[in-house]
Amino acid sequence: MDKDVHDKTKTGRLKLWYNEPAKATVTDGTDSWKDDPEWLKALPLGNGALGAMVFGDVDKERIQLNEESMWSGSPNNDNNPKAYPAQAKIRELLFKGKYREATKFTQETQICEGKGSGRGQGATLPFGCFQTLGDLWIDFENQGNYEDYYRELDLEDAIVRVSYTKNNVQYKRDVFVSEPDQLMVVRLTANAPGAISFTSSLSRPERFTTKVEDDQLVMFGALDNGKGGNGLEYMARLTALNKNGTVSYSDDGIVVQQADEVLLLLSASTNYVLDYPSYKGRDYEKLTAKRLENGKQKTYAQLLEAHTKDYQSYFKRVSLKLDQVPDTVPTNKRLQNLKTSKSSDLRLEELLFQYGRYLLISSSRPGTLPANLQGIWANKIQTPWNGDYHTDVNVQMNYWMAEVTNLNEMHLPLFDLMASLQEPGAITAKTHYNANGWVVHPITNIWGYTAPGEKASWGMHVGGGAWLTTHIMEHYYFNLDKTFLRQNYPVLKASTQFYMDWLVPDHKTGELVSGPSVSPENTFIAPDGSNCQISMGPAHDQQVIWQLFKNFIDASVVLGIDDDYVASIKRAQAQLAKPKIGDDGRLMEWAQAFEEVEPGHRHISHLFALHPGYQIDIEQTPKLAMAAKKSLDFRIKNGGGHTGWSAAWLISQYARLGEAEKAYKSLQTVLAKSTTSNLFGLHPPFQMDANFGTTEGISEMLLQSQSGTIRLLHALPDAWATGEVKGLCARGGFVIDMEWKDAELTEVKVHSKSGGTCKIGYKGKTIYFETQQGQDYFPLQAHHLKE
Ligand code: FUC
Repeated sequence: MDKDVHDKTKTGRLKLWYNEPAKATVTDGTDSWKDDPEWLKALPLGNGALGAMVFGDVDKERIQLNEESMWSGSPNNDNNPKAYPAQAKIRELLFKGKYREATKFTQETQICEGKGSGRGQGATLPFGCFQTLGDLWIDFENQGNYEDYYRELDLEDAIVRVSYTKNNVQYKRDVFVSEPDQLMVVRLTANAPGAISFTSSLSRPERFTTKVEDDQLVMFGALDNGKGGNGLEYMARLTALNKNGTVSYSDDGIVVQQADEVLLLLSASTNYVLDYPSYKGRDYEKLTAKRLENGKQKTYAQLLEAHTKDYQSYFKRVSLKLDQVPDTVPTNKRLQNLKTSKSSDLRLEELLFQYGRYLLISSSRPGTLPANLQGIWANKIQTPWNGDYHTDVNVQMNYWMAEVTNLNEMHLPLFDLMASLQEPGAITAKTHYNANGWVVHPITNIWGYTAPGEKASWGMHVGGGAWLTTHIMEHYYFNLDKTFLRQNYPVLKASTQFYMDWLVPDHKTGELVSGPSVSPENTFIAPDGSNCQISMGPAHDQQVIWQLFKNFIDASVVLGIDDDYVASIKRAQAQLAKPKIGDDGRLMEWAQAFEEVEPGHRHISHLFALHPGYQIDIEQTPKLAMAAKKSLDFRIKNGGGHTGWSAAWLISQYARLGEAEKAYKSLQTVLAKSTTSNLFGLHPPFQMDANFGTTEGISEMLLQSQSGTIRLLHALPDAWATGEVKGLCARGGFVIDMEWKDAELTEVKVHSKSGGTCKIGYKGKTIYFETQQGQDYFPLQAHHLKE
């Protein structure tokens, strides 16, 4: 065994580490809105499809398991034929300013048929819910004192390690989830022969059976289809490979006695396929058997090597150094210190940045489903908000960081999901709006749910498709991959087709407006004093549609398409109602200057144009940027940024404005208020978008490229006066390494992936230079970028 990595004095590595276990014997609650504190101490592992939360408890180990497609529910027609016939009347009411009547009538006619997401409690409904696969238990059946306890999640090789000493024997566990072998690997060792004895079993809160099949313990079952029957089928297989001692199998578990060393291998799958309309067909029994069989043919060293090589090929692309001090304080204590002392902790900031990258690599891989609201880590049958894909900010936020932090491959599952929504989304577009193209509202699942939600107040978000499709061009801008763009152009085009049919001229101004729809998930006070959500032309919709049209025009240029349709999009884009500034100087959230019911609302959807969109820019549209800043300040003054994802979004928003200290303050808020001891983000409850959003926020502070200029250190706070980052990506196909000292850039290296002009901005100075594919450039020395 590599002694070194279990050595707690080896503090140079980037890791989460603790001197105490998470308690495996505390039972999880069933209330989805309440987090389980011990589970939030466990450490996450994953390969995009298979997830594990390792508790590291001494006498009884619990490894809570996930498989990305463990979803209850089933495909369902949720579209509402009453919607379209009522649409004209709602618009009429809204143009006349009758918001109360329109909001009421929208609720009556425009929402989905059936129960939709079941208010985020859809486990037994057709919508379904992402659920736990169950638990792997390793019961050592020997209670008693232990000492020298240590556990860590090493972000540099994606391994959880646990060690402790009991009765003078030192025990160690190493756990990882391998992508190349599609297996979870648990190695148990001790420094005395014959010291390892345990019983291992598999269980699930419901719907499971275990049985022996040769040298395997098999857990299997079928999930609730939400219609009173069985839905997806699943299977997990476990085998134990021992060095000396004995192993025996029964239907209840695997008994290991007096082994020197044991390797547990686990495979899992379901019969799910991301393919409308059946969504079934994977031969999960064979697949799980084959994976286990292949794994058994390999040595631990071979499994480890394949895992490490694969993982590091992604993770090692980016490094960030803000702090050079040895890491001598356990992660939970660090967080506690930060909360009590209110002083910042650079190591924790570095860790949180890289943790987001780690979590994306672990929950989203080419060919898997996208990372959901909890990544792939959920310990219940009813996960909060069904662990679904919210498209009114959350799933997009999961992927904002993918390109800039050099993980473009991890972005790909999002495009597969979008492609799979084409057919169901086209049916919804026709049924609800008599429109062409495709649409998705604020929630979707693995069953192609595209109808509005069950409450118009949030469920009537019509901008989800536009927002999602902006990711297509984001991927292109960073990688300049024309094949990818050609493949995804139809998705982009079909989204524009939907909005071309959906938009209508405003009765007074003639500008094109979206509606009836909401500004996610906000409520305004209508002139008659009633609380309303539905209006024409909410700023958010206008902005996402503007961005979609811009993306489509850009994509058409890249692909050499210049036809009448593209011309019509250009005209429509020019005719869209644009961002407006209210009398109070704030960017308006609705077409009329309404007062909001909750001025500190967590969503800041009307600032989409500032981030992640680019319609508003500090240099190109400074007045609008200032209005956006006013809106942000106002939201925060009134208590905004109170959920993890909301605070995380503020980091990026302020970074775009060059407001370094405010961005940094939002980062501190995420850490102090919305981060648990295993560094998971909290809404609360646990929601992973805060992690991903924070990683992106930190990168936005260091590097931006949305304006066509690569802005370096655009929002560098005082606390980061000296530092170094390597491997961040910029639009145009550039990779940037840079160092700075005393708040001044000291070195920049630009790697050009595809050639082309590189435009760099730093402290108000801009330089251009031509690049060749594959070459490195040091513009700082060559062009004296520094003031
Ligand atoms: C959005 C938010 C909620 C929550 C949910 C999963 O709709 O408004 O705060 O994060 O998604």
